[in-house]
Amino acid sequence: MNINWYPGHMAKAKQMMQESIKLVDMVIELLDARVPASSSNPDFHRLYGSKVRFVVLNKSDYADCTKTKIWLDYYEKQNIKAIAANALDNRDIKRIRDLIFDLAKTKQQEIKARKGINKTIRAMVVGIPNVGKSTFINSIAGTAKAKTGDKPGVTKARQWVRITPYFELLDTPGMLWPRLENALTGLHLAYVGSIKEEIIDIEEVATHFLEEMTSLYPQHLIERYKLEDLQQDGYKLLEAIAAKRGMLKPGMVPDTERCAKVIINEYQAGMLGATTLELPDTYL
Ligand SMILES: Nc1nc2c(ncn2[C@@H]2O[C@H](COP(=O)(O)OP(=O)(O)O)[C@@H](O)[C@H]2O)c(=O)[nH]1
Ligand SMILES: [Mg+2]
Repeated sequence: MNINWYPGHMAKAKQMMQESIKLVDMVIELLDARVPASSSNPDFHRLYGSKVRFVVLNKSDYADCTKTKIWLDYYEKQNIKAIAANALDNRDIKRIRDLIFDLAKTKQQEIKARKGINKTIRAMVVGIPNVGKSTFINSIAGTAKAKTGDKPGVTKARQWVRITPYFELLDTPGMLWPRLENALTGLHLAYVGSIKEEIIDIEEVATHFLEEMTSLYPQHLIERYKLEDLQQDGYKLLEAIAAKRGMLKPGMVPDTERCAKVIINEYQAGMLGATTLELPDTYL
């Protein structure tokens, strides 16, 4: 699939991030638990240096918990602090707040031992569009300071939110730019709603999606769309689902475009069951 990534916007996001990261001691990386590899960016990690890195596998309520565990083990082996969360769940937010404050305290003590000052620890949240950054910042800050929305790229300006006397959060999340070298990345990001609808071919996205689901989670498809068997061809499956749902154009032709939108929207809303499409070795 050929995606127009608006290279100008990406270059700007990259530049903004490179400037912001200089201001912080901690980076809170929000990944989509369904596609942790596609939603992370190794180019960006290179800028971390000695900064504290904290990974949140967000939207884990939509992910396959067996595979989430594999991802958490993967991070643990590399000594990277990681947690699975649902940013809409208060208990998860409380656990994360405690963890972040612990990490901040440790970092602060380290600085105090070296420099003898009580430094305010500053953190920023980074992630791809629609991963839950604004929701997360709002919940952690305990106020509705950052805007949230369903469409990618809702947030604009920059400000600090003081959360404890020695901990501040940048209220503007950093937008991670996608890796372009792998075609599957574009598709996976489209499935989870991180790419503007206007720049993707929704039928192509849905066709690939149905093929991946057929091989990874066939039962989810069978149950959701009341299918008897799964044909191998994704496009045929799309036509079959359109017909089943009564989405027809004049002449009884299956309305595959409308059906494709419905399927991808249902996936984004978690209606197709818990899925994780990538494992730590996906891009190795
Ligand atoms: N199910 C679920 N939905 C979430 C979670 N986190 C955020 N959302 C929803 O995902 C959508 C995008 O969130 P938003 O915070 O605007 O993402 P941003 O673009 O990264 O700032 C909103 O509809 C949120 O309610 C989560 O952990 N689980
Ligand atoms: Mg936002």
